[in-house]
Amino acid sequence: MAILPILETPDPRLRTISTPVEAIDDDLQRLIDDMFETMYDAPGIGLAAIQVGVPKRVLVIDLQEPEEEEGEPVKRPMVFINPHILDGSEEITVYNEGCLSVPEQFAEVERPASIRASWMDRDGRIREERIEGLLATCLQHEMDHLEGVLFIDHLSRLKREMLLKKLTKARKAA
Ligand code: GNR
Ligand code: NI
Repeated sequence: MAILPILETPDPRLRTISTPVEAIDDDLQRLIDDMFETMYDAPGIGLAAIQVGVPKRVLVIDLQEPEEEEGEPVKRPMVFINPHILDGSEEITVYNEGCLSVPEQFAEVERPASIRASWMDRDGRIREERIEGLLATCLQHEMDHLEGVLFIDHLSRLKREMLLKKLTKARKAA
């Protein structure tokens, strides 16, 4: 297992359109393990392979929502291979999104509140489910990465430029 470096904007590799996974082999299982380790270390709730420089259509999510009022958050690792969005609700939700590739910057993004999605899990089983809540937001954010899209692309030009200016400033201060 390894913690991999996370690409940050404006790295042009983040603009790659990732290609479908052809085989769930040992190399892919190792990549998935490394992606989880990298995501938990960051920490983040999702990670797409392109964020660690691998242009494959695979992403991992763990919302790490506490099951109870107290105690450790329970790990709920989810793997999505070659995911598709079958349809999205008309109802829209707004979430204050962040991205490990746009560090420490946040902005409200509108997306369908629920989606029907299909994907392959890490055992190669095909899954199809309606997904809502934070998982729907996060899955759409991660699937954008597979198309080379970042959450800042959903903002107005003015908001995007303000956010990127803040990012440049924060980097200079660090
Ligand atoms: O850790 C993350 N948090 C987050 C918050 C709101 C919406 C999406 C996300 S995903 C992000 C990790 C990341 O950059 N995944 O690509
Ligand atoms: Ni992201």
